[in-house]
Amino acid sequence: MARLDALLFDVDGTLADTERDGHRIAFNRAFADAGLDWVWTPEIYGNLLEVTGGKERIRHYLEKYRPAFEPPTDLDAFIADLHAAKTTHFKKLLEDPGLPLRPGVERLLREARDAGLRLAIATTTTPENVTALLRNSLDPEAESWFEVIAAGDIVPAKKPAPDIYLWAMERMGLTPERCVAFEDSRHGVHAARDAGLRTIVVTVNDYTRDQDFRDAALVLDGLGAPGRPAQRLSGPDLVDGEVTLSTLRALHERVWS
Ligand code: XBP
Ligand code: MG
Repeated sequence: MARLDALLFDVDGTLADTERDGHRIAFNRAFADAGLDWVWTPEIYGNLLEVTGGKERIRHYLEKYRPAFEPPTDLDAFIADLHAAKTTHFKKLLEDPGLPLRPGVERLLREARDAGLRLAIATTTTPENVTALLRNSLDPEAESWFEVIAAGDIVPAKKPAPDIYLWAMERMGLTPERCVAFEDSRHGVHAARDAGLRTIVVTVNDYTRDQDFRDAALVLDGLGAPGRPAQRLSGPDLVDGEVTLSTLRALHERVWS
């Protein structure tokens, strides 16, 4: 039976609820700065989240919502510039007003780190967003807690492709049975599943709550914190209010091995 050695975390929706009041606002500010009358409402954004990756999402928006838009000669550069401006806005939001980590995230990260478990990030978002979130919402040195930060364009195919998880495990010299992945979306679960990983889903909001998580090993409404016990939505009944290291070890040894 393989030992549990590493926890692999998605970022957006898993570490923090970043999409509706973070990324979406940053996209809209970048569009306004560029003199574009594009406004991604919470509803439109929920539809656009079907496409992972900010640049890919802008391109999808043009194709689906703005067919009459006269693209500039170099559309790739146009989208890249817009996305760079969006990333700047997103990082500013992470500083002011800031974005809290979800309940239980810091607790589990510190517990795992203190116990010597290896930590990694596997996300579609831009690497700068990850380091800004970790620095502003967790610890100024938190970037060093993670052995690998696998993010954004580092891999050719974004979630739901498994590439980002495969890349992270390859860099860490880990096999899937020694890891557990944490995700918030169907795309993320499919990426982790196809990388051979068991996944714990921590649903976060209306964007993903009702998605199909049949391929997840355990579905909760969060990791649990004092006054905010984790509610199990599907999977083994081994969580007593909070996902702790002993919970993960019990799941790994009794259920998943
Ligand atoms: C979520 C995504 C990202 C973010 C926006 O990533 O799909 O594209 O929505 O970030 P994950 P960028 O859930 O894998 O963390 O604009 O930097 O792509
Ligand atoms: Mg996510």
